[in-house]
Amino acid sequence: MTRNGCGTKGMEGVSDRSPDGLAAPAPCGAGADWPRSRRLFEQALQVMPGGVNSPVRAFQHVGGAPFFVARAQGAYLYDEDGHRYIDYVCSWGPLILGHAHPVVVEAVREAAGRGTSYGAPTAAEVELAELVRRAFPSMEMVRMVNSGTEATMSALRLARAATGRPRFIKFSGNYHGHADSFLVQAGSGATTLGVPDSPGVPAAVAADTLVAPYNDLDAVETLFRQQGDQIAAVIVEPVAANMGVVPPQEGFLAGLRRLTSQYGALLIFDEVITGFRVAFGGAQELYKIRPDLTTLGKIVGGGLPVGAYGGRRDLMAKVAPSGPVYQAGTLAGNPLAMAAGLATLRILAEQKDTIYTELSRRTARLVAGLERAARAAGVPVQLPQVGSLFGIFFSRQPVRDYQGALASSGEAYRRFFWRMLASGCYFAPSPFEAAFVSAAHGDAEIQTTLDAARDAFQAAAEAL
Ligand code: HOZ
Repeated sequence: MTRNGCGTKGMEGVSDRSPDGLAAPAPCGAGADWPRSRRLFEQALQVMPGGVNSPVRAFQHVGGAPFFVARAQGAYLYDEDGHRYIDYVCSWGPLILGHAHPVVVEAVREAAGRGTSYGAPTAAEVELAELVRRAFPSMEMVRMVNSGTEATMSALRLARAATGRPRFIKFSGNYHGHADSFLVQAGSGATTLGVPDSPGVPAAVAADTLVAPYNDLDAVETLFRQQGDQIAAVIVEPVAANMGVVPPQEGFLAGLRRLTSQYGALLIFDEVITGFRVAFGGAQELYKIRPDLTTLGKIVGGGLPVGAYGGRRDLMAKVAPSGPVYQAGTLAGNPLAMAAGLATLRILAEQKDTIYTELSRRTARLVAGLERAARAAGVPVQLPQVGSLFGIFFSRQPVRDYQGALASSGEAYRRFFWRMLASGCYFAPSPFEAAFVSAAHGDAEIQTTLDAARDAFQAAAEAL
């Protein structure tokens, strides 16, 4: 059995979370076993579809069963079988400060003591909205919801209401949650499981979803030329992170801004993943584009279920009760969720001049090391990185769109994934997701990951 006995010196405000000496799993084929997780999964399969509450967690697409998590701390996940993993999934993005950050945990504990839900306004909601607005000046007004899916479907309804137009443009391989309108050539789990156009979405609904290839401004312009008077909005992941990671090419986002303005449509940035991740003010700060509407999720909730949408004051004023566009939620602005979001954003706000640079530096070190390991194994790999977000494609060509992502080797990724997991490093179980580095991932964790990657790339090479 390998042991990852290294400590983690995190950044300011992130304490040393030295692991407790639990073993990483034995390498696959050399006695690796997850007996308790397997038993739990068998039970789960009886009561939950696919044994999980969100599809990509089931690991079925990588030919196995998931480990069940017992707890997490800092950069580490601990499973029910006593194994420890360096976690690059980070709950699919929210945990930029790492798991169970003491300040966040204390804030939630303290809030819980004052009641878990009121269904009435609180000071924390106001403070969180103000913090969001400070980070994202384009979000002049904000509405809190419970998930990224709620945020995107609400933003789309608002865009349709504001423009009086039914259609919108999305990009193939972008994922905006699981509302009907967005499950058309959708990335993330929908692509992983081979259902990018889900059954159950009425054809009439899907007909209003126009799809263009990511990074293809000409295709967007053609749609506008043909149907401009019908198009309410363009929604885009400003850095695509649900088909692996695909950064926007030079001029793409600026081109979307220009075209939407020219045709009287709205530009919606889905920053559920990139918000507070690639910069404090998200991709719109990084690329200096001001969208009309923005959707947030993940980090804004500090690991609790929160989404948010917001944007131009004149648009947000149309949302009920100040306007007629209806949207509501019993648990919206939930006090526990607000406490976790506030604790996280306050830390990020305080450290924004250093934390993002440091996260990028660590991620760049990891990515450069992975590149070297892949080269040594003779494996063609693309490792696009934006800040502390990166992806791994087994591909000779740089990936610029969904077709490119689909053309990468899934089998090589599968082998890489399992070998890394067996060495105690947890990456997303699909190439159509992103890897996340948190403030709790120190140089020691990165070195351990790079040591494991040498073997994992050798395993991947067998598939190519
Ligand atoms: N759609 C999420 C990742 N992009 C998956 C979330 C989960 O399975 O927890």
